[in-house]
Amino acid sequence: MIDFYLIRTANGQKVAIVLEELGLAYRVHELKSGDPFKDSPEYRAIHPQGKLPAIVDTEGPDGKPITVFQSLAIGLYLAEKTGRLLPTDPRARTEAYIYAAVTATDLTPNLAVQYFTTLRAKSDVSEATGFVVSEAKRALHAIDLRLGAVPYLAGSEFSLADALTFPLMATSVQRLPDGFRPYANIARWFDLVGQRPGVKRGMAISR
Ligand SMILES: N[C@@H](CCC(=O)N[C@@H](CS)C(=O)NCC(=O)O)C(=O)O
Repeated sequence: MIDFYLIRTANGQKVAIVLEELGLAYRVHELKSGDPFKDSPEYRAIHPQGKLPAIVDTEGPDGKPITVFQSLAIGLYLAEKTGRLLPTDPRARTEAYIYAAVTATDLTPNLAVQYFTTLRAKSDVSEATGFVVSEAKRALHAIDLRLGAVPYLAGSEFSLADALTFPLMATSVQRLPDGFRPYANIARWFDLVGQRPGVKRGMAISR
């Protein structure tokens, strides 16, 4: 059994999609924004940064419970545990790693800062907004280019890279003035991936 700690954000949806696509049994522990539990010693033992999402898998690799935090690490852990969502072909597998990294290290953090600078900051930080938006667009351009050549980010099959990227396109990217409208290949892929029952269930869990 997997205990899944989340709040309603794209990072939580990423893990929810992976769990649903893999058909794993899990229990949801949903926290509200500002919930003091995330700063409790009990939760800090699960996620030392006091952030979400995190999982505790009662059946870890050695049969003992294991705790995993960081949505990318959780996705990789669950894909390796089940032997699914990462292509067996080494080239396609490498592409899955590349685009999982583009989303985790460039698209998501820049859009998280854009959320702060446009919706939360009390002083004028438009220069910082310009920087993070242009960085997010560089990631979107790379993803769009890739999806112009292949149906899914890893190539011919749906993979972990798609599961981790879909929620960003459905939420944070929509805050940009044009969303992903300038990116026709992303739009095509979004319709395709959005039809998957596992993706629909994962998105619905934290809406
Ligand atoms: N890189 C981390 C980001 C985690 C993160 O920033 N989580 C946010 C929600 S999206 C959070 O826990 N916010 C509450 C807080 O910072 O106290 C991941 O991918 O899991």
